[in-house]
Amino acid sequence: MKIVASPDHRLHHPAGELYEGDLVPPFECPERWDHIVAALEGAALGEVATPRPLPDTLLPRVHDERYLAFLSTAHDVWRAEGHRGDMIPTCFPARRMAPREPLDIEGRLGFFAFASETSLTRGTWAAARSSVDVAYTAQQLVGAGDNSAFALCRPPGHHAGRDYFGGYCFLNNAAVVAQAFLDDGASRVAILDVDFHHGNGTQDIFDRRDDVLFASIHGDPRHEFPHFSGFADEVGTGPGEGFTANYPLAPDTSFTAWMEALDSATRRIDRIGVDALVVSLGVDTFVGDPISTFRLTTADFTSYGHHLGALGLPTVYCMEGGYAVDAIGTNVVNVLIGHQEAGP
Ligand code: 5XA
Ligand code: ZN
Repeated sequence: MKIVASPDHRLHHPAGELYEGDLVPPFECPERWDHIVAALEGAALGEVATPRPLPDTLLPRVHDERYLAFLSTAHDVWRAEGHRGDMIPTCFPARRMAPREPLDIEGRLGFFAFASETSLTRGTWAAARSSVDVAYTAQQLVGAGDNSAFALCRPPGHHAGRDYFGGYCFLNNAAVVAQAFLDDGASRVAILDVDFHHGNGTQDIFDRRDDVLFASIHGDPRHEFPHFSGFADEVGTGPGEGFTANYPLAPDTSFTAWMEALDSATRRIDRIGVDALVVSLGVDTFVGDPISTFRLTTADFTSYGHHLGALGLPTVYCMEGGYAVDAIGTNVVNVLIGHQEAGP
């Protein structure tokens, strides 16, 4: 399995994260990447490929131009106005307020954000661009004949919607991969999101489409972030009806119950028939994760990797969440090894 990674992820390193009333060191930190790289090196899974830039036409197929214009310039505007630190969104359009982009930078920040734990920093745009290049390169490798590839994306992407950021995500890496498969001739692609948190951004992007099946297994939004998305009755809209499948699970879900949901999601993928699979790989389902509550052990990651590999589909894994830094590398590598052992 080829691996794609870029050191430019380091350009995104916010000073703090608003968490339970305090400004704490961000859970989504550059050290996560280091631990994954160390574990990948130890496992000798496959060659490491250098990312190449995605075509200019691809990002606007997934994100609004106006959002891209904001993200790519926001911190420059912020600095030009004399601010020095990271940008933390604090004011959002609520019910019955005008959903109109303000002129003021603080207003624009809240307009394009949905959560305030995610700071936009001087290097965020460059890092998010490198992350999406990593994902695109993994897709190109699989499109050119590799069975599977792992995109070590940082920042992650699955909370980034068509025109909003939050949940540590700015550009939706998995959505770009799915769109690239379609642009290269695939008829239908599945995105399977196994992160602890619902992939609300990915769902938003493909909600009305029948060429991408989005299936997500996650903490019940009545208890967990992102709180307002990921309910079982969200099944897609209009032509997309039936192409979104949500599996919200209770706090403290065991591996047995989690695997039942995975089995149900993959049977659905099988029934619909897809040309490629994109896995939004978050390992914050781990029992030791500091911000999540599922109970998967390190060995369980290998088991479900087997299940995914046995589907026999061309597969791109995109890294999403996972914050138990000491275990993150082993948990990721175990999924990939499991996939490789069972795959074609
Ligand atoms: O998958 N998403 C995450 O891990 C981010 C959760 C952010 C919670 N404030
Ligand atoms: Zn997560």
